[in-house]
Amino acid sequence: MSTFSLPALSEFADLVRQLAIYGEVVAAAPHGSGHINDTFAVTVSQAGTPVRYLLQRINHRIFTDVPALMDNIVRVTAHQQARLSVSGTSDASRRALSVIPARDGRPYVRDEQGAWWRAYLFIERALTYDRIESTVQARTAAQAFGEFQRLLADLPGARLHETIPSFHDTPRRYATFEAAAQADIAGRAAACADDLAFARSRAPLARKLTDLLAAGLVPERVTHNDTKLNNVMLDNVTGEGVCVIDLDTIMPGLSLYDFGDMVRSATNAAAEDERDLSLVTARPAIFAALAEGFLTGAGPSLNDVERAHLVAAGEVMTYEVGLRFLTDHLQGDTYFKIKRPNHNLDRARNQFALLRSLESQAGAFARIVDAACAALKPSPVLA
Ligand code: ADP
Ligand code: GN1
Ligand code: MG
Repeated sequence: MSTFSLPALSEFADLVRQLAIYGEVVAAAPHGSGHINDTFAVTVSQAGTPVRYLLQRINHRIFTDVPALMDNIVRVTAHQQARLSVSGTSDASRRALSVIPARDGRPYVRDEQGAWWRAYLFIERALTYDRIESTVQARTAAQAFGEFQRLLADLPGARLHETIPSFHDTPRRYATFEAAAQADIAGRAAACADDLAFARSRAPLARKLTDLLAAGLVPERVTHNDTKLNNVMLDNVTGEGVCVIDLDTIMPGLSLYDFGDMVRSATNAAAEDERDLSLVTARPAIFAALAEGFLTGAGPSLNDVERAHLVAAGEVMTYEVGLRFLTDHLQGDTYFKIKRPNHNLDRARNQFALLRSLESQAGAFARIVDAACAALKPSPVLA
């Protein structure tokens, strides 16, 4: 289980001294609800004005090559900034993450314990939501992720580093799950036999997207790969999708991974770890808003096979994350942060309940996608 320690203010001051940040650290507090990194809002007094920065202790157990990870992030954010500046955007530093370099020019610093840290400008007057509350939020967030993907289509330079190899290789995730169930190192398999049986019953689903890639039917693109809806910041006043964040997993991937994870994280009527499974259902209105938003943002670049698999993508990604939570439970909770016993098992059950709900509505969701695609076509009058 990952341990979390809140550094003393003096430790933040040591970090800030290594960064291109001026002023005195006056406050620091844990921030956000991500499952992977340790995130802090650090307030620095700059000639009397308090300014917040976002500091993150990068999870080095998961991201083993931090320089490669940060190289991806610097390239992607520089490309975003360049494109925003060409379009004359007046608030570019709110629309894309700005990495604050260390004084030695590197995009990260190390603390005395050897941990790796990075800093971003803090995006003010915007929030992330663990549970999407309205179709407006779903549409705007999905559009932001869609535009993000479209914008990265012409990222110059070499192929991005794979920060977590085989991240969305669902058949491989399934094999890891089976191995964990067989090894049963934490002695938990017997107590979740029904969950293992459900996971096994859906094994054919694992291949659905990777087979499309292998057959050359869908292209590899630069994708975000962690499009959980709390990885996009929404403006506090307008509700607009302001900035796509959490760029650790940007790497070559499928557009369907990104749409699928939005479906997984946003359609759920309940929180990702809700134990009352009667509350877990996939909301059709939110699904429709995601399809409209994503197609508007990324739309023209998606091919017909991608469009035809948007519903399947939601099922595969929900299954994949369910498998990952169950695997982590079986392995003794070594990957995702947990806050209570059986937290990962609760999350896995929740994802499997959501998968059932998605499956039972697949026909209706396919009609929603068809309608959203039709609405995208230029009207005959304008064509
Ligand atoms: P994790 O990988 O652990 O999910 P994230 O990068 O998503 O970490 O950050 C965790 C939370 O911190 C986000 O959900 C968001 O609320 C907040 N956050 C991240 N980056 C910024 C930023 N630049 N400005 C303001 N808040 C941010
Ligand atoms: C993690 O970092 P965060 O909390 O946005 C995970 C995603 C999972 C998600 C499930 C690098 O996302 O892949 O879908 O939890 N990120 C990584 O909530 O493994
Ligand atoms: Mg996150």
